[in-house]
Amino acid sequence: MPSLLDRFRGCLLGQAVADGLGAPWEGLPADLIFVKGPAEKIVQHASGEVLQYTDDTQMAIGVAEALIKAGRIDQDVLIQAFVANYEPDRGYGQGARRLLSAVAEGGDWRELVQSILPGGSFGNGGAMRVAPVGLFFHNDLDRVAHEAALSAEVTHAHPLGIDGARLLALAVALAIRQSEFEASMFFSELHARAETEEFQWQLATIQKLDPLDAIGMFGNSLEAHRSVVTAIACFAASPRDYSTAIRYAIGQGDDVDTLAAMAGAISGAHLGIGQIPSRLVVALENDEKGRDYLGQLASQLHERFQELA
Ligand code: F2R
Ligand code: MG
Ligand code: MG
Repeated sequence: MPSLLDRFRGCLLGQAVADGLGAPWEGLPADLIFVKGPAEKIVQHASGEVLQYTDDTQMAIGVAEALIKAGRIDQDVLIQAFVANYEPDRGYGQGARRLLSAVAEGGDWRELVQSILPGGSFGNGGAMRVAPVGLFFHNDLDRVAHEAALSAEVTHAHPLGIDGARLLALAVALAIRQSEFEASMFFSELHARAETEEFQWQLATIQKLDPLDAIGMFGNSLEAHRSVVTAIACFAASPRDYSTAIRYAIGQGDDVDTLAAMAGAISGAHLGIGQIPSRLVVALENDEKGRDYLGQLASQLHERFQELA
């Protein structure tokens, strides 16, 4: 069984690797990926080219850094971490780009988050970056849900954007708590904690299905309610094999860096770093906040978790 530290590493690196595998294919329809890829070949990554992560992982790094600094989600610390790490070329969502640029120029996130998109964003940005919250509070599911909501609120004010983040963080926490994946307990816990009607419906439905049949049912696009349950299903359909979970995610088409990043974070948390093919881990970019930094960040997060436990 992987150690807790291996699971922390597996989660952060599993997200980054999957994000990098999916990134070149983001926005393409599934049939084109099938013809030009296919997903099976994409996850083999025979070229060995450097895997560049995107906004999903860059923002997850910000969440981990903020947790290490404050020991909880302090929303002002978090937004400043996002701003400090922000590199627009990493492929940010339009709303996120506008919000982070405005905060960098002195704007107040509490006002901007309500006004940039009508009713606040329901993009999957709150969920794609939340995995470190699931790691850090995995011993206490109520706390996971609460801190995940706080982490989403700085950029995503819409209830669906917030609920997506809560559920993804809970999926990471449950995946780390289960030594053997148990689908009915996993999904009934998520269903019981969903707060919005849409996610309640999706999680009630998936409980009646084989996760493999559910992957194609709930969407593959930039919105939280069209990607979070799909990514969770990709993990649940392959709880013992990281590459297969990522293959399912990339095979869906459209927002595939994000589907893969979310599935990769859950799978890595469950299986640990030892189960992520090393040829993929070594292919990950290793500049300032690349592979080595992600490994150190996972260790620091784990150390801080133990201090506060
Ligand atoms: N944005 C992208 N990819 C497209 C462009 C990348 C391209 N390859 C490049 O090189 O530039 N990817 C990233 O964005 C997603 C996460 O987005 P996030 O952080 O949630 O941003 P945002 O802007 O808040 O929401 C995303 C879109 O959802 C729609 N939307 C959200 N709330 C809405 C509302 N209230 N009303 C109407 N529409 C709403 C909008 O279209 C937003 O732009 C990830 O895929 C990440 O990888
Ligand atoms: Mg991205
Ligand atoms: Mg994306």
